[in-house]
Amino acid sequence: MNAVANNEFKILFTGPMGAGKTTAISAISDHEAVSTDVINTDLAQCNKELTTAALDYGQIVLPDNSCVRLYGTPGQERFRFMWPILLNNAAGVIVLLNGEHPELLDHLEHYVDAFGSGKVPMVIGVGRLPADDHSRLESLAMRLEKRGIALPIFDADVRQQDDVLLLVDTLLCLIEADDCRSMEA
Ligand SMILES: Nc1nc2c(ncn2[C@@H]2O[C@H](COP(=O)(O)OP(=O)(O)OP(=O)(O)O)[C@@H](O)[C@H]2O)c(=O)[nH]1
Ligand SMILES: [Mg+2]
Repeated sequence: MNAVANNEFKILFTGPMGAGKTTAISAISDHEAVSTDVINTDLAQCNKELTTAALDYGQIVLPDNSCVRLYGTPGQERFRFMWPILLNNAAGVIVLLNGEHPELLDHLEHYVDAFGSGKVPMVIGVGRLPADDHSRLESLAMRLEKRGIALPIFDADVRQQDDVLLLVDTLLCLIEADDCRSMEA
């Protein structure tokens, strides 16, 4: 996985159904995000009107004129075949999680493992956390620590542009650090 050439970065948002991938990309994209949302027929898994069938796409141009291409995966397992297609050439991954979900810890491991087990630049954003309750973030960090994985984990409301930009900025810093290490090696 490498940053694409000419100061362009492809980054991928992933995570379970309803975590907010489509919302996050729409919140920060410079142009109207491309969406492939369709009517959600799996209300048992997540009670919302629409769900992504193929991908989300948006882009932002940074002050230094580099372009960040923002892709989002579908959350439903039946569209999992899209994951490797979307991951191809991605410089890093943002995993979004629903902090209220009873399977939060399993979701963390599932997505971290499916997208490189912490070996690719990765940031975790967790939404719907009770105010001032950091215990869930600590539980997530401990679950990764037990496996020797250390990743930045943030409380993030994907409806808030600044929260999403913090995730993207952090990921870009990790990508840059990774590139510097590769050049030194
Ligand atoms: N109340 C509340 N709503 C949130 C929060 N974060 C996300 N949402 C809402 O949760 C929904 C997430 O929907 P999507 O953005 O479609 O989620 P997705 O991850 O793209 O879902 P799939 O494409 O189906 O996998 C949106 O309606 C958001 O407004 C939060 O912290 N609090
Ligand atoms: Mg979506």
